[in-house]
Amino acid sequence: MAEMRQPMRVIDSHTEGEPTRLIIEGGPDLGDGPLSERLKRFQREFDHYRSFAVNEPRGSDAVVGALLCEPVDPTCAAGVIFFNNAGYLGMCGHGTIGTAVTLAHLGRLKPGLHRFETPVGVVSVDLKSANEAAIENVPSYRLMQGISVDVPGIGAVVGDVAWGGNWFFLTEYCPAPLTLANVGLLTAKADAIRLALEARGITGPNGEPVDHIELFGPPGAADANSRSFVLCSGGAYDRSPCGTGTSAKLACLAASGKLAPGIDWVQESVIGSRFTARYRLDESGNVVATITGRAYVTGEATLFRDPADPFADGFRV
Ligand code: PYC
Repeated sequence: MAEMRQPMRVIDSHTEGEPTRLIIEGGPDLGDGPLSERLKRFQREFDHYRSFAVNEPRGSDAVVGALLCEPVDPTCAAGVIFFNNAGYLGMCGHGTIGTAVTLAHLGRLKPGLHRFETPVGVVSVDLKSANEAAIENVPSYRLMQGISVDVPGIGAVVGDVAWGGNWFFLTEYCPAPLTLANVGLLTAKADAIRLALEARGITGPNGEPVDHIELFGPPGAADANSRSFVLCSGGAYDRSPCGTGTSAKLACLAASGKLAPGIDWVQESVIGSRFTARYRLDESGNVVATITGRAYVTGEATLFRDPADPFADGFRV
């Protein structure tokens, strides 16, 4: 295990309630290859940096980490690799908005259009103000429609599998109102669905786990279209409506002819925060979603590692 560089400087923000911790100094040296290769190296050789930065006692299951990297493509303002309590993310919508707002806070990004490199492709970021950004995500698409999965303790659950920068199972199965009071039950049911998908061998096209589960229900506000509960790959629920999950939702709506390009879709989260989304079609007919949301910087910290600390590299409850 490579010894950690010390200390690590991070800036925390939240995007519509979901936290992002951006590593701006003291992260692992992953070289200068493509971000998809750097992510593999992060996972293989430096996974202790991930756990150190986001897990307890310095973070919590809800924290999504973002490692700021030099981009390969000189037209990009930044490269970012996202990770969580359990592993790595392809893309992260709320994390991209959080990163843009944090870079603006640091004086490194001006309002206007920018490009960020991620392990799954380049995303555009329109920094609208100090606290609002619209991101144009990587292309999204529906892979499977209306599949039925037999879930122990629930029965048959029907839903779609779609890509929005991560892999999602999207279902209208809604065992209780999608509110904070019910997150324990919703987490248990969504996790049972995830395990049933895994047991059935339902994956992305290259065997990728479908590790994000979205339950949809009616919105709380009259001017929203839908409310979701999103269980992330590490078992924590997304406090925001999930940018990649909302992109996957738009791909399913578009594939079913239920939402036309250019029309706003307001997606509420389980805490009642919202993203406004719309899409265009690219030359291959894939959905390219734009997700608009707000983020706020919540703190700056220097993280220390004492080699005598029995929990120096973090732990997961
Ligand atoms: O906003 O895309 C997102 C996201 C993924 C996991 C947590 N948030």
